[in-house]
Amino acid sequence: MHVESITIRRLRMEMLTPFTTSFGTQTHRDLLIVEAHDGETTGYGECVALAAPIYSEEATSTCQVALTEYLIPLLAAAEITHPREVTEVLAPIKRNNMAKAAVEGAYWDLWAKQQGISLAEAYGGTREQIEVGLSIGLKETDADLLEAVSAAVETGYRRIKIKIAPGRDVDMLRAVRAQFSQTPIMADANSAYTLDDLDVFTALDELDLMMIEQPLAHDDIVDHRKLAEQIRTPVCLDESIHSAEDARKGIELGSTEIINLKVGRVGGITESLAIEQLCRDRGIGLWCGGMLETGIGRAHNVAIASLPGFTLPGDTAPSSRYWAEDIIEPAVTMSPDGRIEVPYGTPGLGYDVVVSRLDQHTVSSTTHPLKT
Ligand code: OSB
Ligand code: MG
Repeated sequence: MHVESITIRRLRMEMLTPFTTSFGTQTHRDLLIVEAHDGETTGYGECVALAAPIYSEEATSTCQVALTEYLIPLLAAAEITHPREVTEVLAPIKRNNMAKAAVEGAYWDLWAKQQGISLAEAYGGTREQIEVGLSIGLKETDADLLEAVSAAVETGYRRIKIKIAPGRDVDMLRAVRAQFSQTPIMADANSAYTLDDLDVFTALDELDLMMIEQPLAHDDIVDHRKLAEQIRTPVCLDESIHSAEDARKGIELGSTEIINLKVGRVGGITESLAIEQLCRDRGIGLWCGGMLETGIGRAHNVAIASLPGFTLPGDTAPSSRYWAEDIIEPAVTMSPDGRIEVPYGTPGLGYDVVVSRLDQHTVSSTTHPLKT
């Protein structure tokens, strides 16, 4: 595979509305876009790390260092014939999964464009459309939340995920359930609880939630099993799963019935394909999570979610939910019945990156020539 250089851009993009979870509020994104250039064509990847290491141990700055000092030098020294080899080449570096996935994604996009095929086709996607859910952050008041849920239901989202945190859980979700008796609803705790909070989870059991996402510690799979044994609501792991091996262990232990897959969190597409296969083999529910991505990361999510193992609606909402103007054309849009078309007919990402808009948001940029 011919790659002449890799560019790392650092972007700042203002979000349309702030997004609050149990670990903090995002008002803008400070993120990296990685470009792989062959002299003619550019492949794009997005680094989904948040600005600070509050979701996982990675942050935008640590990813920039990992890419510059460790990952790009390994790629420069390697002979890569297919993007599926990138994971192996980067394996000597432990973890730093979001940094790895960002550059691997750029290689996949470039390779697919060189082949003239879409990423969805390159991955073996089968779905013409993906099903879309919405993730709603913590709101000031229950009234604000009810309004947001109401708007989401009207927009057509196929399931609603609601962030919870201690003190903002049972009563708040009871109020939502009282008003929306038929809506598929789930909760995401982002690791904010412990086994001492069992009464919260047994109370939530009454609300017929599709699942509860990452209720316990970000690095736990043992207590999640103990919790899963004591509640009816299926447990879904997000933060705890960093690889196909983590997924296998979580499944075998009985700690997770459903997996939220984020390509960045597991280190890239090759690892994601292994998890998708595992979930299909074991009959485990799977959906594509989100990290408040720009259009580039969003297009990557649409492509991976086209695989048959993605059995549940994901968090890949349309561009207009996050951005006044996305950096891709067309923007990612959703039909009134909550579906996004998979762009099989267009090479690579299937959306055009608008370089002038990318430039507008770029705070700094470095290009690293490769020797190949
Ligand atoms: O836990 O899934 C999460 C956003 C940032 C960090 C973690 C999470 C989220 C979301 C939003 O839930 C998903 C999205 O809309 O992109
Ligand atoms: Mg989550």
